[in-house]
Amino acid sequence: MNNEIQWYPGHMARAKKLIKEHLTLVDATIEIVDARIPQSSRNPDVESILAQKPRVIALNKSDLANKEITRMWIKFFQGQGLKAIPINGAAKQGIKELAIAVKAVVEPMMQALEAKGRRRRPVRTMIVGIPNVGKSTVINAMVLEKAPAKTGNKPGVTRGAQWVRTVEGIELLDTPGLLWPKFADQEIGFKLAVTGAISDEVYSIEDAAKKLLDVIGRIDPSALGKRYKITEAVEAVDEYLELIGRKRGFLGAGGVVKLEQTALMILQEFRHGKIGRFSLEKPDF
Ligand SMILES: Nc1nc2c(ncn2[C@@H]2O[C@H](COP(=O)(O)OP(=O)(O)OP(=O)(O)O)[C@@H](O)[C@H]2O)c(=O)[nH]1
Ligand SMILES: [Mg+2]
Repeated sequence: MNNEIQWYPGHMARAKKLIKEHLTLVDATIEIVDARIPQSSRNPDVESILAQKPRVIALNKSDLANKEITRMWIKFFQGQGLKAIPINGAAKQGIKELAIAVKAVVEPMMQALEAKGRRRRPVRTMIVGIPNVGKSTVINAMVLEKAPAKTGNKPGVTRGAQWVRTVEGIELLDTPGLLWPKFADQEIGFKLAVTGAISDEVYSIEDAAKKLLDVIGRIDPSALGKRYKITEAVEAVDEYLELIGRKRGFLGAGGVVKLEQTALMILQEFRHGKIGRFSLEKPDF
């Protein structure tokens, strides 16, 4: 796990303030969500702030999500008046489409400026999203040149904020807005844990892995058998976890299966798409 942040009210307040400040500098935002959990990887507490500006939703890690369900999510967001673009930041896929969508949501405002006799200028945007959702990866995928462009930098408001030039001539704030994950209930906690948004210290690794085995087994009953070469019938997820550990040779003294190590391995394999492409939630229309 690369995210070790523990969120406290003070952190949340500071993050919110920063987003509000940065929002005054941009024409639109790119809200990155995890394509496997497009709802649970958003934060309803900042919705009213983000809604103040045009926005595009980037369904990142779409390579790890179910294609059909991702299409459903695109429709769902469309119904809410939001354009959603599936991307794979790591492979730089969908980046151009994302940039085009950002320009499109800002176009009415740009035309209004032009009508008032102002000159057209590059679209300014910023990326926001919860931990580990792929903010830095997407910034890197969008950026054209390493050296920051000399534009912007309103002193006082955002000391240190820099603009970088990106695909489609868009200017992007080099620091993404960090949203805190909203751990509203155990179900959301589970989804945030297995996708890597909250630290493995916050949610029990073993509980997460067991629940994940159960969820995957329901979505695609053959997936686990294939990945872990299990042919025997297994009733309980506890047994399943142990069996997988045994197959992988995660054994301690006396041949006891190292459950935590097994659980971590399963989570890591899931996070890297090794078990298959799984969306953990569908939109309710
Ligand atoms: N499979 C896949 N992995 C991705 C994708 N985008 C990002 N990742 C991986 O997800 C992990 C987190 O990505 P980051 O770009 O560091 O995420 P972040 O939002 O900047 O994370 P924090 O700065 O910790 O909040 C990395 O291991 C990336 O390689 C994607 O589209 N597909
Ligand atoms: Mg980052």
